[in-house]
Amino acid sequence: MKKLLFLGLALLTIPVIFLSFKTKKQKRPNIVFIMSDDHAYQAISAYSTKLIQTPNIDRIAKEGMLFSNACVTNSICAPSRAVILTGKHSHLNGKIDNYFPFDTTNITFPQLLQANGYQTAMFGKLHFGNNPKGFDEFQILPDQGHYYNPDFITKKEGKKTFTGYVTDIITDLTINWLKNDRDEDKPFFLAYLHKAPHREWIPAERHYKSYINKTFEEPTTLFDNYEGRGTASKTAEMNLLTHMNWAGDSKIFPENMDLLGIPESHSYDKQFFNGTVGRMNPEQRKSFDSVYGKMNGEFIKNYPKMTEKDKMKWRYQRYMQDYLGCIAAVDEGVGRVLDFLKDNNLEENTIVVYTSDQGFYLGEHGWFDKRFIFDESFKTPLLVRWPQVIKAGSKNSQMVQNLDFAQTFLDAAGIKAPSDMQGESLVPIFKGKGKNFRDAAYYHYYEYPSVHMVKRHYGIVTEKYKLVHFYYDVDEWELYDRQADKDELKNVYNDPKYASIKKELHEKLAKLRVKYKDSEALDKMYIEKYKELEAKGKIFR
Ligand code: SGN
Ligand code: CA
Repeated sequence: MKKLLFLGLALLTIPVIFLSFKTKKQKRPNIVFIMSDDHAYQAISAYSTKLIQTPNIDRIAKEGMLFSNACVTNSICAPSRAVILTGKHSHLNGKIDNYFPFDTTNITFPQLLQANGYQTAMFGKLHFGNNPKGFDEFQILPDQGHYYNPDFITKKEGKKTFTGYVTDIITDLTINWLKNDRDEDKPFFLAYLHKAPHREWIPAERHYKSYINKTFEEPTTLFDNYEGRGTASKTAEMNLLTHMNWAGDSKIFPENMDLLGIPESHSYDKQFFNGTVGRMNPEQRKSFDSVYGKMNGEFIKNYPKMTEKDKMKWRYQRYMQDYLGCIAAVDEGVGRVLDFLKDNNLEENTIVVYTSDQGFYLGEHGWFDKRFIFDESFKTPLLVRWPQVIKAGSKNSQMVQNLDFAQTFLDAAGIKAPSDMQGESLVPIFKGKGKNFRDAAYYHYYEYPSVHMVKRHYGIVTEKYKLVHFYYDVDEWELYDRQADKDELKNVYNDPKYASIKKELHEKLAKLRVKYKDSEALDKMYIEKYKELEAKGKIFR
């Protein structure tokens, strides 16, 4: 009842806020929110030039601000999106993992923008299982979507199948909307959401042709044996050599796996290949087969002589060729959208954000995927351009989180954020005036037991340390010295040298759990709910 009353009041105030803007004639900014899926900051040249050049994504930082310590609250797809939309941690918005449904009674910032006179549109991957609220227009991929000839759920025409490559299609939809459907009397919020570079990493033809011949520098921890850390790192199923699919991921044709006697890494290994590459039309398939067929031929020749170490090295190169090949198309798409804004006088008062739903392992610790609180998956890329407000070429190293987006966009639009949102507006930071509002970030991951088998954990991250509690079928604490041990290889929880730090961090963590309204009771409730889904056979391993 109280909630309803609040909502009623909030709705009543909306026209007032809107009117006050009209009278002041203040021009509210447009917002283009670009998010890709699983895009590691290691694979953006504004962060590191070791792997790939991404000149278009970099432009956003060159003309705006680069955040070097942006991080997530729960490193997995749909939960990250729910945090972004609601401005609330997973335990409060209820979307704790990819399985739980998104509770559509949550108020999301696009609903508030729309109610306050913004035109809103979303194109690409949402991954919620239900359609987004607060959008005048959307064309989204069902679930994970497909790289080739993808299906879309559209607001106006129901399900539609497109011919072509997903990243290019999402870019075309976005630009077409800007060109043809924009209401020039309103500011807009546009969500441009890529599926790439999510697993199973199939680049566009123009990119796989060149990327398949490239060689990349290996990370120093590619052969990590997980010594010095607890059970969770040792039991995770994210290893390039042992858990990556030979057909589905590395594109060894199923018949060649049979020929060489290579067993499937997972029961869906070959099936996955057939379901993804199998979607190509004859023309697309012919080109794919000619390029990947040559790679298969060489692999058949070399495989009998390969040691386990050689296989790991080979798999790393194969992984990077396809993963980075997918990013090449994202970078081109971003360039096209930026050019459109420029050519149409939309640059000055448009906030352009580039981010990912989380970070990703590119062979560090021998891993792919995400989920862990460790840096590669805890941190996420964030680049923001807003020429009217942000000084070109600025850098920020604060621990900002995906939790902050909702309040940031509402603030930029002059809309008061609901008081139960848990982030902070980044607008003062954009203005170069932001003080450090977060000396510790709170993190909580839930999806276990499930695919990749990363144990449930929560923790706190400060500039210097990381304290983590793995729970459910273990009860293990880990402590990392982020400055002395940049690769997070040594758990110092039981090192007496860290006794006082440990105590301090425990106190800080307990306080943060209270501040954000997380608790053991909630941990238990979510475990019970998860078990119900498991019993119904809904959990994917
Ligand atoms: C699929 C992937 C996993 C991935 C999850 C979640 N396997 O299950 O590797 O961790 O999605 O990803 S796949 O063989 O089906 O690609 S998320 O980005 O949606 O959270
Ligand atoms: Ca993701």
